[in-house]
Amino acid sequence: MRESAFLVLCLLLTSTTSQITVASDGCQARTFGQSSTVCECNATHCDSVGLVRLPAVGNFLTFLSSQAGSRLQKEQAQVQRNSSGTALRITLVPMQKYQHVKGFGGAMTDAAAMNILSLSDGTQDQLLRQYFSPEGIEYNVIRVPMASCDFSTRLYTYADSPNDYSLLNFSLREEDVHMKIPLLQRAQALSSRPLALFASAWSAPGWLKTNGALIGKGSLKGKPGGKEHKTWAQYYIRFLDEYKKHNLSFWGLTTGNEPTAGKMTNYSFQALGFTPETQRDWIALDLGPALHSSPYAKTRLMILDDQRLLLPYWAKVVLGDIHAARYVHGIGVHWYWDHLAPAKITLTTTHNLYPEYFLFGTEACSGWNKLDPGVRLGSWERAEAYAHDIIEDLNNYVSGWTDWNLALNLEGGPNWVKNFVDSPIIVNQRSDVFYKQPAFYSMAHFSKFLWEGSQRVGVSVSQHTDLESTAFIRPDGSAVLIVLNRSDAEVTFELWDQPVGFLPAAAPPHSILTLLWARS
Ligand SMILES: *[C@@H]1O[C@@H](CO)[C@@H](O)[C@@H](O)[C@H]1NC(C)=O
Ligand SMILES: *[C@@H]1O[C@H](CO)[C@@H](O)[C@H](O)[C@H]1NC(C)=O
Ligand SMILES: *[C@@H]1O[C@H](CO)[C@@H](O)[C@H](O)[C@H]1NC(C)=O
Ligand SMILES: *[C@@H]1O[C@H](CO)[C@@H](O)[C@H](O)[C@H]1NC(C)=O
Ligand SMILES: *[C@@H]1O[C@H](CO)[C@@H](O)[C@H](O)[C@H]1NC(C)=O
Ligand SMILES: *[C@@H]1O[C@H](CO)[C@@H](O)[C@H](O)[C@H]1NC(C)=O
Repeated sequence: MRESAFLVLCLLLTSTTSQITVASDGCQARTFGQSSTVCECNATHCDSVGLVRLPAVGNFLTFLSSQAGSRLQKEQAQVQRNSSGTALRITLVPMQKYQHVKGFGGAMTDAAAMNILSLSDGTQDQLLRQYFSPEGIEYNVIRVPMASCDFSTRLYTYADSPNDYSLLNFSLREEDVHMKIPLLQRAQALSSRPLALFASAWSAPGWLKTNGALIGKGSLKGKPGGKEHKTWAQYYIRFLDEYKKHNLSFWGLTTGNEPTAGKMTNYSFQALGFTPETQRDWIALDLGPALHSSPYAKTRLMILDDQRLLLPYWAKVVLGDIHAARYVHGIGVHWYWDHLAPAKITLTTTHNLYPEYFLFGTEACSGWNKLDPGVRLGSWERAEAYAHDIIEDLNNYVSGWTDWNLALNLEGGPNWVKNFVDSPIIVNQRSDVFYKQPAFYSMAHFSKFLWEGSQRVGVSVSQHTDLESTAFIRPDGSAVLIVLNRSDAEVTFELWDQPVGFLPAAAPPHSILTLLWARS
């Protein structure tokens, strides 16, 4: 990883001759030798999708992003009374109703906060507006790591005094008080709706663990119901108390990041191992009762927070037990190895077994695979990878999708174990600018349009197509269709919504298209 990250850095340094062009949509496009471009933003200039007004019935809006360079390019067109006769017709089937959307967002890691704060005040505001304001892409979900993870510059928890079982010395750190919390408050102030924060811990303090360290293979000492497990549950309550003092309350919690990492392998960074059985018993005996008797009884508790490859097995063990299941609301999934775990037999099977528990994407990023590591400025393939995974998840009962770091630096860090990855926003501190990657627009095609409370509905296609699509009815009754074409050919199609008419459209090669229309 070290060598490959160095290579990426060399590539970046040698690409200073890259072209700058101004597109009519305001994207300051820059190429860095990848398949597509980034849009460069500074304190005074950034392309914005802007406020989206729903057109009157009889018209519809399309938003197009493509490898060729469109970035949320908006067009208005007229709904047709008659079919255009095109072979591919996508019919909206509103009678088929599925899950409701919670939302979309990213993670405020220590690294993300440090990168954002490395910019001038004006550029920081620009970046936060891009993600959270009504003119931006309107993220409404933020994952907040509890204490350090690999995307930190040092190892710490909130209770590092040995044997502090009563958590007398529990305290938030510099990274919370001076970095993440002020940014979360600013994000909330820019947002037109309440942000849904959810917290995940990577490791318990070393003195609570079998291996005495934050990293490596280790789990809580003793047994569920014992003093280490009780203290680790109280740590969650204390975390919520401390953030509350800063006016930040949490919609959700996970039972901990990637519990298999600390169980199976000698992990090189912060991890805490649980089996599904020990997770079940810790919830039933410790975490569940602690939350229930706290002011946070309504906080949504998500189990797993790990690869969907582990479903439905993990859910069967935890949710099959009434003592644990009564405290649980959802199941968090990470996208790594999704290609090895078909969505139907993992997500949909789990939904069918436990339909009253929501499924939620809690982490995803590009550049994690050692074969294709780190930052790639302008990669369209990575935008397609996001859209493909989000559409597949949504079509298999997932109710939200959370990207990993909100912003990284040119190297894909900071990360204390040099586990560098990519992000939809890459910060160039030296020039006081940030680059909005193709993946940023990929997220936007969902986050901007699929408001909380939108409900997925059915679609029926007239013939076989490689086009990937998903459709929703929003709380105001308007409809959204999102289409991904990962092929080299343009495909024309029409959307038929019976009470409205025919919406003619074309999906250019390698494009993401969002259609938006009023139904009454
Ligand atoms: C885009 O890509 C392929 C899909 O069908 C091609 O076969 C081509 O068909 C195109 N569109 C769609 C959307 O299917
Ligand atoms: C910001 O970007 C715009 C558009 O490229 C440019 O005109 C302006 O000079 C830049 N501002 C600063 C402070 O660099
Ligand atoms: C729609 O089709 C009908 C019947 O085929 C035809 O009479 C009418 O002229 C068509 N309308 C338009 C606008 O093409
Ligand atoms: C808390 O920290 C102080 C100073 O760092 C130390 O003296 C004290 O022993 C700690 N208390 C516990 C319970 O660990
Ligand atoms: C929290 O909000 C209240 C009321 O809006 C305000 O008075 C208080 O100063 C805020 N506290 C912090 C720490 O931001
Ligand atoms: C685990 O990995 C660390 C380095 O990350 C190494 O120092 C240690 O020896 C390893 N332990 C085992 C049991 O392999």
